[in-house]
Amino acid sequence: MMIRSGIVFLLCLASVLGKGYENFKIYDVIATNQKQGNVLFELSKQDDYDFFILPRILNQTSRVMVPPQKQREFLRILGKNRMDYNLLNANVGKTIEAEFAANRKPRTWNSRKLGTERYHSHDDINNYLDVLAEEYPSRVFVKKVGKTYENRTMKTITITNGDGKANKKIIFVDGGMHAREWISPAAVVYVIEQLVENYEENKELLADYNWVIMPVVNADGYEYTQQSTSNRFWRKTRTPYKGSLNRNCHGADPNRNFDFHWMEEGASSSPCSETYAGPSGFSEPETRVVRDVLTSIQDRCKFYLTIHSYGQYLLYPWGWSSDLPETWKDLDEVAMAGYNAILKETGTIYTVGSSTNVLYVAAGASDDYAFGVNNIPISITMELPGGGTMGFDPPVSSIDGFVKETWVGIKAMGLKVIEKY
Ligand code: 0X9
Ligand code: ZN
Repeated sequence: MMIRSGIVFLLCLASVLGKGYENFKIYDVIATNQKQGNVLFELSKQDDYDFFILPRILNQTSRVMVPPQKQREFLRILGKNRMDYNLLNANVGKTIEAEFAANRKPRTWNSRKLGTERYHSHDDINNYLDVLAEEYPSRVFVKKVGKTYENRTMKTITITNGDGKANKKIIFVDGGMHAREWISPAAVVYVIEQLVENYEENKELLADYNWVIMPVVNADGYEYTQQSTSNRFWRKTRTPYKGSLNRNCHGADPNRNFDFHWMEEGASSSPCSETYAGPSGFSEPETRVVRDVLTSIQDRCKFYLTIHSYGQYLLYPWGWSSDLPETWKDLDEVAMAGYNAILKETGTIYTVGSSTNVLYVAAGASDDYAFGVNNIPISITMELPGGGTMGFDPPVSSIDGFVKETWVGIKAMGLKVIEKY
């Protein structure tokens, strides 16, 4: 009996470990003509191929993670279509192990600051908001705004200059919508720190505006990616859904779940897909919470900024259509302010444009919703730089540089919005 349960335990363990990324590989591939572009697009529809980035413009790098059982097929398809590739990572499992080891460093507990020497848990980030509210009671206000599917508390922090004036204009920033994009909550936490703890240097950003910030929208997904190396590339929420053949799958892509042109383009109706739009618009509690916050501030909010990774893009509407909104020049002006500030600071080059035109078409995203439904005049998705040999893994040693560079861009965009509205 003992031996049998031992074997069962080992089998279970093996199946859990087997879910990891041992011998998964990551390739960079460039489509130089439309036929090659179509080949990549067709591959992206298969669950086995995880495209981290698939721009619709030719001659730009796409990045795809391929499981061991698909290597031969993948290389055969590339060969047949005369496509060059660069093997970026020969064993993703190994890289993730190393990343987790580096991130195990304990937080500097003697400091109330979170710091940039590691990626932080959702709990630590939530607690940090409360620490700030306690320490700066006249300037900082924390609000519980809802619960995730797994019952985690979602909070916003409102940062003011403490003058008590009601009805100020608002800039709303969120992060952590996609679980695996760890650098996003890190950057948003740095924004909070700058506005609160470095107030003197940044007070022009708070004279006529309050900032409302939600650092981790998809807290369930974010925690899931941190629990086990096998879950590192989780993107979606964690709501259970039944896929085809009664397969148990989880989650909807929150950035396909906003109810504006929902499911029209660039989203999947298959529950096991990475871009599953959900059974209906706003099926996910997390997107409903963002919707409700947006609705509650829409009359005063002039700038919605959502932080993702990766690819170094400053994207504005529309993402559901290749048409440009009438006011695209205003959107472009603000995005360009961020572009120029970052270029001047570090030399990093961002691509600026409408989502559909410079990246790909994808309906149901938060940026289009904020712009099209809440009528927030400036709505931007900022895709931070990638890093490491995967893309979603800027090494812990580069968090500091990335978040500081990002802040320079966000500050410049904030100032431009303040000047314009
Ligand atoms: O696909 C997305 O949701 C975003 N890119 S990511 O790699 N972080 O997943 C881009 C969204 C751009 N906005 C719209 N398509 N509306
Ligand atoms: Zn994202």
